[in-house]
Order: sequence, then C-alpha cells, then structure tokens
Amino acid sequence: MSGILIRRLGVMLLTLAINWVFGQTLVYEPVSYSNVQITDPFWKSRLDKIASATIPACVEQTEIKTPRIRNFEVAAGTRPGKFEGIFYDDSDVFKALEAIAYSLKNNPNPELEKKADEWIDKIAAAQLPDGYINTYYTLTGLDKRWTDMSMHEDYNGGHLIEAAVAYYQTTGKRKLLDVSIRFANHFDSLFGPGKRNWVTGHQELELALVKLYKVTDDKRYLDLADWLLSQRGQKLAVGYTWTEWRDTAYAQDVMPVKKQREITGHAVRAMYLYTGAADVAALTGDVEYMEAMKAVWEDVVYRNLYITGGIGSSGRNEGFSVDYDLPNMQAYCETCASVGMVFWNQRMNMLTGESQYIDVLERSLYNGAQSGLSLSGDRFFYGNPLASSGSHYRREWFGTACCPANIARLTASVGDYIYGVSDDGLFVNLFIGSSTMVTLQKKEVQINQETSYLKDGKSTLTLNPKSKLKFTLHIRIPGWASGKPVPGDLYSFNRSSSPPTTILVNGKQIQYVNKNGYALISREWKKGDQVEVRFPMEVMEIVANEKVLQDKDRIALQRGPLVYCVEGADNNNRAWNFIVPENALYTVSNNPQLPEGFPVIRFDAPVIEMDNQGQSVQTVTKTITAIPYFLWNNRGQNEMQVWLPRKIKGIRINPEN
Ligand code: FUB
Ligand code: ZN
Repeated sequence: MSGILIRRLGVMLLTLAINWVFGQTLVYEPVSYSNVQITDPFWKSRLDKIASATIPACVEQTEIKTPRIRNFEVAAGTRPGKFEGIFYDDSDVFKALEAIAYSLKNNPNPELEKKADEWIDKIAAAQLPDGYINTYYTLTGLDKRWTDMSMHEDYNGGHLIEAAVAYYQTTGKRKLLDVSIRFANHFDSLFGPGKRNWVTGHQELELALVKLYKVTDDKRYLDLADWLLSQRGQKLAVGYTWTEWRDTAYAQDVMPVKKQREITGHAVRAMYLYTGAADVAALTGDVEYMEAMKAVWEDVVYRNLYITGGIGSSGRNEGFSVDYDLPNMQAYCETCASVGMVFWNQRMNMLTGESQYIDVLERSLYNGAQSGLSLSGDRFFYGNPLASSGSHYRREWFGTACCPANIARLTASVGDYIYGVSDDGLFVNLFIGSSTMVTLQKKEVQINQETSYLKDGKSTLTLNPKSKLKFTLHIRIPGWASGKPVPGDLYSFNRSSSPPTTILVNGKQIQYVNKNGYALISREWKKGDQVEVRFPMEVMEIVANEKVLQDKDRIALQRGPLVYCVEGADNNNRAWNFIVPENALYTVSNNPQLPEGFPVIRFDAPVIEMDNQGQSVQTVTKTITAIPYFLWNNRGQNEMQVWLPRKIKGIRINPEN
C-alpha cells in the first residue's frame, strides 16, 4: 500500500473513532416546542400577545405597509412593478412565517394559517425553475446573482429553510418545505467541494441546512453546512462589497472557524455562525469546532457580556468592540443578538451537559431578548441600552426590520428550551409552567410543571409515568442561585451568602448531588410524584469587574433571573439623580400598577434635586423603585439606568442625550 493510501486510511479510521466517541453525542435531545404546552401565567400571556398583537403587526407591516410580500408578487409576474426595499427584506417574510408556525401550535388560528398558506403560494410562485429564490436579484438582474457574498442571498435562503421546517412541523404541510429543498439543491449544485467557493456574508444558512438535514435525512445538507463552515477564513472565495470589513473580522472570516478563539465583529452573524458550528459538531463529532467554540464562548461571557445577557457594545459594526468595553447608554445590544445567544447557548448545553450555558441563555432570554418586545406586543426595540436619558423608545417597525419577527419566533418557540431527554432521564432547564409527554426507556412519562418562579422562586414538577419507572431527574440549579451571576469574573454578587436551593420530593426535603450545575435525583418514580424546588429570591447587588470602567462605582440589582432597572416613570421622572447607599435595605413587593403585577424592589436613597424655586441643589432621602429591566419603556419615554451609582460623581440631575 502506498504511503498516501496508508495515511488516508489512518485519517479515515481516526475520524471514525472520533465520530464513534464524540459523534451524535448530544447529552440530551431537547423536547420540541410542538410537544410542550405552555401554561405559565407570564409566558402564556407573552405567547398570547405574540398571537394577538406581534404577529398581526408583522403581517400588516410585511404585507400592507411595506412592499415585502408585493416583491414576491412582482417577482412571480402576478403584479406589475419593480423591487422595493432592501435586498434582505425577503428574510423578514420568512421569519414572520416561522413565528406564525410556532404560534399556531399554542394558539391555533385557521384564519392566520390561511394567510400563511396564501403567502407560501406567492413565495412558491416567485421561485425560479432552477430553485433560485430571491426577489431582489430576480427583479434587478439575475446576471448578478451569486456574485457578491455580502448580498444575503444565502441568509434569505437560510430563513426560508427555517420557516419551511417550522411550518411543516406544525402543520404537516410540505409546500414551503419543497420550495426550500429546491433552493438548497440549487445552492448545492453551484457550491461545494469541486464547485465554487463561497463564504456566507451573513451566516444563517449553515444552521438552517442542519435543520433541513434533520427533517429530510438527506446528508447532502449536513455536508453542505459543514463545507460552508470550512470555507471561512480561507480567503478562497472572493466578492464582498464590504471587503474593508473583512480584515476587521466583521463577518468572522479572518480565521478558519476551527482556529477561532476570540469573539469579533457583527454580533448576530457570530451567534448564527456558532449555532451552526455547534449543530454540525453535534452530528459529526468534530472536536475542533467544540474547542474553538468553548474559547470563543469564554471570550464572550468572561469579557464582553452585558449583565442583561445582551451582546455587541458598538453600533458602528453592530457588534463587539474591545474586551471590557461595555458602555451603557450607547450599548447596541441588538435584540437579534440576544435571540442568537439563546440559540447558541442551548446548543452548547446540549453538547456538554453543563448548566452554565443555560445560565447565560436564561439571562439573555428574560432580560436582553424580552426587553425587545413591548408589553402591548406591537412595539419593538432594535437596540437595548442599559441606560437612557429619555430619548430611546420602542418603535412600530424599522427600515431594517430583523428584530420584530426574531423576538416573535423566539418567544413563540420558548417551549423548545425547557426540557431535554437523555439516556438516563429527564433534564429540566427552565422553570416555565408547562406540560409535556416524553418517552424515557420506551415508556411514556407525562410531566406537569407549575411555577411562580419569577415571583417567589418556586417550581413544582409532577411526574406521571404510565407505570413505575427508574430514571434520573436533572434539575438545573441556576448559577445565580449558587452565588454566581455568570461564569467567569466579569460580574459578581456583592453579598455572597445566600440560602441554598431546597428540593422536596413528595413534601420531604432531600439531599441532592450537584453535577455540572444540575441537581440529580435518581429513583423509581411513580404516577403523581411531586418535586418542589425552592430558589433563594433575595435581592442581589452585582458589581462589575474593575476593568469595566463604565460600571465603576456602580451596582446592578438582580432578583431571581431578572435584572432590574430604575425608570423615571416610578421615580418622579428621574433615574440618574440618586446614589445607592452602602448597606441599602431592599424590600420587595408586588406592584399591581406594574404590568403583570411584577415584584418591584424598593430602597431608600439620597436624591439630589433642585429645590422648588429651581435655585439651589438639595439632598433629600427618598424611596427609589426598581422594576425588571425588560419591562422598561412601556410607559412612555423615560430616563432609565441598570447600573446605579454608589458615588456622588455618578449622579446626573439632567443626563445628556
Ligand atoms: O443584515 C441582516 C440583519 O440586519 C442583521 O442580522 C442585523 O444585525 C441587521 O444588520
Ligand atoms: Zn435585529
């Protein structure tokens, strides 16, 4: 045998061995949203709002107020006209369809489904015979298609696939799935080994192709996703209109993915990239992706994460700047980036079984992401700053409208993130009231979770196996309940001692083993067994690492998974004019005036204000009210701060814009 052949055989055997050891090694399989009924009062009301307000807003904007659907009609030749809008607008149609698909599961709505079917007919009619679909190039010049990697043809296609898979999973209807398969086959016919090189200018297609692979079982799509990842950082493909970004790592294209160790560039692109890489790693067992992602994740969480779980401090590149640079008022923290954090962290958790990833997911989900959606469901934040002088406000829509449908699809699919099934039992990651049926050791187990997690930190699981069954329950013990706001030393709690989490089985407190951040309870379970978890819910002060200059001499407040802020609406229109005293005494009470009746935090603090004549400055002790951060700006434009000053120099009587 020649040396080359022996080497090839060696590589093959090694790959096989790695795949055998690591491949298909998800620690658990998540239970899909389509098998989880959400009953939680908070999340149910969020989901109802998505159905009654957010999706109608997206439909109206997409179909009536903007030309997004009309572009498909024009491309199909059923309406005269030309392309209007931005080249990536097709993606908003697909993301809205994806949100509709998830929402229809929890909130069936035949009229909305009819509307979705109507859109799907229009999309299908705009697809070219070779599978290409993109209204921008179809209407502005097909000769230019696939010539510029920054033009989002792949990004749009990825969102088409995600929508198609979701719609198929909810409704069983194949039409959009077939459109997406034709598109994927078209892409596959042009790009890949021995064909043309291509770097996705905005990552998204990679993770979508993995979804398509899972639903079709056609390995070509997984291979294509893997190949797309391998194209990055090789400088093989040419053609960006924004070449100047390439060297600044804007699109994470300076280094091969497997060699990346630092977070760079555009935040949403990065999140979608690493989600796709984690998906591929889970199926191919590629350890190099895992190595890269662990290092990049640490770079995000240890040095570049806002306490709200938001990422991307700079508006200039809609992304990361330098380590520890976390400005508050100028924080970009795009809603889509927090949505992406949820995607990526779930994948990392599934691959490792380490709960630290869900700690970050939960932080981004409840704080950075949910703040993007108003309580009314029809107003949105694109950026989610941690301080405002009163100029930031929620909008009906945006020119670049990626965020509204993104927060809609995440919220409507929150059922995806609660439970997981492993070889030895059940994972409970989030404490969201819900019910589901899972199969453990080929036996069905019905599960109910009732919770008042956000209010008093309690959650009760009722397990109903058909017949007695031995398995392990893995209950996540959040980092915040064990003395750590987030992994690493970017943030820490000011007051260290906090009561432990207690777990009761059928009313009796038990001792549990904590492994990887999960309480493990192994026993023979029978119908009606109840597990009650009680988390410590006192108010915690957080301090930032001293390298974060913007948070110097400031504290933030957290209770349970929620980060709090002070908003002018509760504090005489001011949120910048007080200091938090050392040893402040915090009280918690439900505020019926606050939407959702959420608990507010109150404390007395010296307030600096002008006297009645506006002549001189005086210091008065007043009671300050803090509310959950995600609820801010639901009562008009307002001053707001998350990081509250400890020292007089942090005070502003009139904050500048
Ligand atoms: O480019 C498409 C989307 O528009 C990105 O994900 C957002 O950051 C915004 O730039
Ligand atoms: Zn966005």
